[in-house]
Amino acid sequence: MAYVLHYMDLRARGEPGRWVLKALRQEYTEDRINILTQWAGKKKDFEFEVCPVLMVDGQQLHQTLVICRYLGEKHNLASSDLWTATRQQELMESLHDVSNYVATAFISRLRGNLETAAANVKQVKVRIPVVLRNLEARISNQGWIHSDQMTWVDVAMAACLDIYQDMMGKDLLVDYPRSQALLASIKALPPVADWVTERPPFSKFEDPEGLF
Ligand SMILES: N[C@@H](CCC(=O)N[C@@H](CS)C(=O)NCC(=O)O)C(=O)O
Repeated sequence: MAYVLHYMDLRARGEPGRWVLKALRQEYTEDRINILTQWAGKKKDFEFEVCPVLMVDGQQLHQTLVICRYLGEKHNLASSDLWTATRQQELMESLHDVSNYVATAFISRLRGNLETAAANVKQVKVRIPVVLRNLEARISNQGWIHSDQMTWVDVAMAACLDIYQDMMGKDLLVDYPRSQALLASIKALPPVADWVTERPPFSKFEDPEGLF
């Protein structure tokens, strides 16, 4: 049965799952919810009242990285070694943590609270280099995170790096050649490349202009 991904009309926490679905060539449809006009009316449809949500055989699966991990493990794009998988996830969670600051920055800007928005952007700028330093050290000579083969973590990581690069500037990865190469390898996967070409631009809500 084809998957259904419920998420807002944003890249944000939706993009990692989309890229993993694309990389796996899984059939899926997307319910894109307008964050400004539709979300309030749909929030209660979801068990934890947040998105993304992946529908799996009629059940709701929440949490961005849980969704990615489930897809990766189910469709054989995951490390089978527990310690390797755990270390990969440690890194992935560290980057995903930063999305809380990004989300708060955008919501604060929407509400006109520019000071809080700026404080959260500052946190993003402090946290991202720490994660990148660790990421760079964990990419193998073959180009994958803690692995000699691509896993879902590489795909989800690349989806996030792509967003941060678009938000914070093309120089973001200049000191991190392995991370740059990882992003390029994932973006070159044909289904991901097609998606990057055809996807909508940043919505007004997450437009980084003037914030980053
Ligand atoms: N830890 C969760 C966070 C989910 C989350 O907060 N999603 C946001 C959108 S990115 C949301 O649904 N916000 C709407 C709300 O809280 O009403 C994840 O990574 O999926």
